[in-house]
Amino acid sequence: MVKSAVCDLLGIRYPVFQGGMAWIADGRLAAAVSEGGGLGIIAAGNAPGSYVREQIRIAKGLTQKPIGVNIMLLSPCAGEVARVAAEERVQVVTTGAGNPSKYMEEWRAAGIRVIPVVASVAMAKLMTRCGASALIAEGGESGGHVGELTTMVLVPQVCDVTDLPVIGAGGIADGRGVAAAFVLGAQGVQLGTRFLSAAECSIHPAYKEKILKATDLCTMVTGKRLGHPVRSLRTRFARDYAKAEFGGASDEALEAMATGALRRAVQEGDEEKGCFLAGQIAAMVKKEQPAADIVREVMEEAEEILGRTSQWVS
Ligand code: TUI
Repeated sequence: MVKSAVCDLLGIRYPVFQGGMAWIADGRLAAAVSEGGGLGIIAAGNAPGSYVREQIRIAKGLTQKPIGVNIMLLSPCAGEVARVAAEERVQVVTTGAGNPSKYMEEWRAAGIRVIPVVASVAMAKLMTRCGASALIAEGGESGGHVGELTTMVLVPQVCDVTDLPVIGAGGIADGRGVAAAFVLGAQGVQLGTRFLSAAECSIHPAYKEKILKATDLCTMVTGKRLGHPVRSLRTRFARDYAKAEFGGASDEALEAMATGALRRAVQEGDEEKGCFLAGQIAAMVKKEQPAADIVREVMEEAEEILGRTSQWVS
């Protein structure tokens, strides 16, 4: 067994988080991951508090194990969702795309462990001071909203400035990635794209198929001009958006293109107008399988690799 402070902290068997993917990570997927011994996380995305409450209750009906809620801080509903997480007493809140300081006290008072995503050393230091229980260091190989630094560069630097357990994220899809994150100093990992292939992940079949057919150069980053870079599959929509972005389209026109694009990908599989978020590791996602198998498989692979790292030293 890989021993990790993250397992002790949260009472989970494997130090594997399922990323809080907007429109995708619902109560059913989160429960399947938690039942499998990892930490399932319900994504709030831009959804209202009522949706998040419903998904928490669905998850709690399917598992007694700890679950988390991810709060996307750019959402207009972030404050409302923050309250729902506290009222429903989920065990863990993770945050993304911003600074959650103003909510920390409310969550801590509800006994919730707060584990923010950090994309820089400065944010890692701030969150350590603000009472986070652990940090997710997410590199720009990930899908969705991305920071500047890669996982390889970010994880060790975050580990160097905090005594909290660090969860590595971005570009991890199998045991090799897990082992690499541990060697860099992480005590846990978060996987997003790999869970798109989970049997319990209810994205449109066309989305799943695109992930299973993806190749190494199949993602791109758009949205830098408006200050919210996002990694997605290089589809017709992504290329059209990039053309508009660099071709002088107005901010309003870009915002209109992006509005509803995640939902169109997840629910309709719409190649023309949907934004299929995915990390650079998509090409390594080979088959559909139960979420619990993904959790167990990546940790068994990692254990095997970490167990023979001494091969390098004579
Ligand atoms: O949040 C994510 N991934 C996401 S959010 C999302 S929805 C979205 N829709 C439109 C525009 C933007 C996003 C899809 N995928 N990952 C966690 C993450 N957080 N990555 C990077 C960060 C981050 C960046 C800056 C965390 C903190 C931060 O702090 C900046 C500051 O000083 O506030």
